Amino acid sequence: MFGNEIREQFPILKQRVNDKPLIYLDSAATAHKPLAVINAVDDFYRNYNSNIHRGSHALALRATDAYEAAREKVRKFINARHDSEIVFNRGASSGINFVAQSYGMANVNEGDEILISLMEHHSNIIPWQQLAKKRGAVLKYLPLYPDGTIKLADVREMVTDRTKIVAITHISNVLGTINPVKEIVEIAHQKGAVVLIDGAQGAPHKRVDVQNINCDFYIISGHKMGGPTGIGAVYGKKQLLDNMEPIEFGGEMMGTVGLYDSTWKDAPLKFETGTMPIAGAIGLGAMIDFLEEIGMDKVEAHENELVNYALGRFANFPGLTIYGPLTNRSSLISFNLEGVHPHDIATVLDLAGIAIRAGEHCAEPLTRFLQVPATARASFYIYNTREEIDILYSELEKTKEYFGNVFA
Ligand code: C6P
Repeated sequence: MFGNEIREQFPILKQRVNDKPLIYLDSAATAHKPLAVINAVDDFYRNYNSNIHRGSHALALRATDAYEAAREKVRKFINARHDSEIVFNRGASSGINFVAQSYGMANVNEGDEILISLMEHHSNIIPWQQLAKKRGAVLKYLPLYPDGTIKLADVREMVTDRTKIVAITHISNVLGTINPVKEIVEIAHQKGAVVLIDGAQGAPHKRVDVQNINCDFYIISGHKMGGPTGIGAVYGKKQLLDNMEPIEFGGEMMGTVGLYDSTWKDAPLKFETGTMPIAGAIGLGAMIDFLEEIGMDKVEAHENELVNYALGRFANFPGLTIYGPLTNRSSLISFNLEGVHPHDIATVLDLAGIAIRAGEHCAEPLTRFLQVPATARASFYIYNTREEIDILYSELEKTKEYFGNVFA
């Protein structure tokens, strides 16, 4: 159901912005929500809003069932073995922080190594910097190559007997690079390191099978898939989660609470403190149903088609530089246009109703590697079309011409 049929499901896309039909090319920042998600959240608040895992009345039981059903949907979506391997939280950033603080603080010691890459989002850098500082560990960066990829040979060389954690993004939010996560996991495991995959830009766009990848942790951001904001999930292997300590305390995560000591429930509930984003989890479950109904293979094929079309069209655009690999890449394009600052591109395109993002995209080390102050980024999702890319092209032509005239 691509094209108009799918767009019909996203009411926000029907509006005009600056008197032009909205063209939304900023789904890597956050994706829009279909009616199925909006209605699921509306239904919760309208009909059975209640707290979970504590009440015995009918609404509380219904809310608990819906929340746990959402957990099962996430499990199935990424092919985890057990529901107990899915921990709900606020999003990708909170998921990575959780793993760094819980698993990292308990398992990383002085002189140990943490390996990440130069293409990571700040949320997959800063938690490891903090951990390394606190534990006296060494943070190492896999180098990036000019085509925007990392090399497995470097992974082999840089994972050592001291490496405790390898944390790598599945898909770069700036370059669109799809990393060879299965192979990275294999190399890391040979040295006994655990691997966290930042799937914020992975799970919305690709079929993810955590058993096949064999990663130890996989991070999901709900809002980037079309679910509500404020919800995310961490997949963690059962044996790891069972042995991890909570980093927050309170609410129903406890087993018994004494005056001076307490015990916890089993994973995942021991990690879900206070009142959780219940509507968020239910909305995420509805989004997973929506994506499964389309089929993730079709989602990926549609986005591949769009990005290849865009790459083909923009290949000969005078003065335009595209970053990242040209093949095996995900559905976003970061670029610069000679003589025009990316922020100006974003502002001028906005006047034409086109929403893109400009800046460092929360990846400052990567932007420095690219030796540019910023980039402009157009990112695509299930509701985008070739026609929108054509309009982007012609508006970029006008932008170039305008700035060429102004500064001539
Ligand atoms: N990237 C972008 O415009 P949250 O919002 O915490 O769920 O996700 C953080 C995050 C982590 N990893 C990657 C690879 C990401 O792309 C993001 C969010 C957005 O690129 C907002 S900065």
